[in-house]
Amino acid sequence: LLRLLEQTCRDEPSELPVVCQFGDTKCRLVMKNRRRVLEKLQSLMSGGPDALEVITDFDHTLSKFSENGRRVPSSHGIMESYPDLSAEDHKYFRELYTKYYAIEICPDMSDEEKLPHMIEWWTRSHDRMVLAGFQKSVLAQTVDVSGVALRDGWHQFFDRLEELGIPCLIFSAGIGDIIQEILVHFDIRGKLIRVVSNFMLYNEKGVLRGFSEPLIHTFNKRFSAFASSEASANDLVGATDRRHVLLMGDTMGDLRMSEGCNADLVLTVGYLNDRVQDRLSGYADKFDIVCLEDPSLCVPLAVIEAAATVGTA
Ligand code: MG7
Repeated sequence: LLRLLEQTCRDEPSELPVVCQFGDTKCRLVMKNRRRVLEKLQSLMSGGPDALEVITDFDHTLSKFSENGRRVPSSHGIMESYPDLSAEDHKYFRELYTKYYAIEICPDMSDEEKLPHMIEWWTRSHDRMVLAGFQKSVLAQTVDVSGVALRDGWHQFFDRLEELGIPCLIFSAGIGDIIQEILVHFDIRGKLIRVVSNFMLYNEKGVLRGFSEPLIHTFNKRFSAFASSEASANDLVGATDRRHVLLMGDTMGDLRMSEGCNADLVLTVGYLNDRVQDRLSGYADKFDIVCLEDPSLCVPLAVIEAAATVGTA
C-alpha cells in the first residue's frame, strides 16, 4: 500500500481506482487525496502499534456483504431467522425493512429528518422480537446456521491485533449478543476486543424482555452521542488513550464513530459494497481509502502492518 502510494502520489485529487496487490489478492481502491493518505500512514508508522486503536463497524464491514451471489445477513437479519418466528412476524420484519431502509439511505433527507424514523424502526423491530419470545437458548444455533461470513483475512486480522496489543472497538447499531456469538462461532477471543452495541435483556427463564439503553442506531453511533447520557461516553465505549485510530465502516454514518474519542489522527477505510457508481463520489470525498466491492480485510491489515513496522521504517 505504501509503495503504491509513493508511486502514485500526486497533488491533484483523483477518483480513479488503483489496483493494489496484497499477496494473491487484488483490491481496487480509490484514494482521492493520496498525499493525505500517505501522510497519515507515515504518522501511524511513527506512532507504532502502541499508539493505535481500531474502531470498526460490524455488519458488512467485518462481515462480508455477499458471498457466492447471496447477501450475507446482518445481525438484525440473523435475529430475523430465529426458527420460531411466524409467517406474520416475517412479513412484519420485511415490511419494516422495506419502509425504513429506504429512509435510512435516502439521499434527499437530512440526518435530522431521518432520526425519528430510525428510532421508530429500531423500537418497532425490537418490540416485535420481544413479542415473538426470542429464547437465549437458541442464540448460538441461530448464528451457526445463519451463513454469516467474515471478510477474507479475518483470522490474520484479529491475530495481528492481539499480537501487537492493538485494542479493537466494534461499534455497532446491530445486536451485540449476535455479534459476540459470531465472534465465538469463529473462535475470536482477543482480550482487547470490546463490543458496543444493543444488547438483549432476558427474564429469569431466558426469554427476551428488552434491549439495553441507550439505544444505538445509525445516527448516534459515535462516542460524543453518549457524553451526556447516564452511562458516560467512557463507561459505554471504554475510551482508551490511543492517539491514532484506524476507522472502518461501510456507510457514511460510520465516519462519525470516532467523534469525541481522544485520538488526534484517524485514518478511515470505507467499504463500498454496492451501487458503486451512485455512491463513489461521496465515499471518495469522505473516506481516506475506499475499497470497491472488496471481500477482504487486506487494506486494514496493510495499515496495521505499516504501524507495526515502527523502528524499521
Ligand atoms: N437494521 C436496523 N434495524 C433492522 C431490522 O430490524 N432488521 C434488519 N434486517 N436490519 C435492520 O447494523 C446496522 C444496520 O442494520 C439495519 C432496526 C440497518 O440498515 C442498519 O444500518
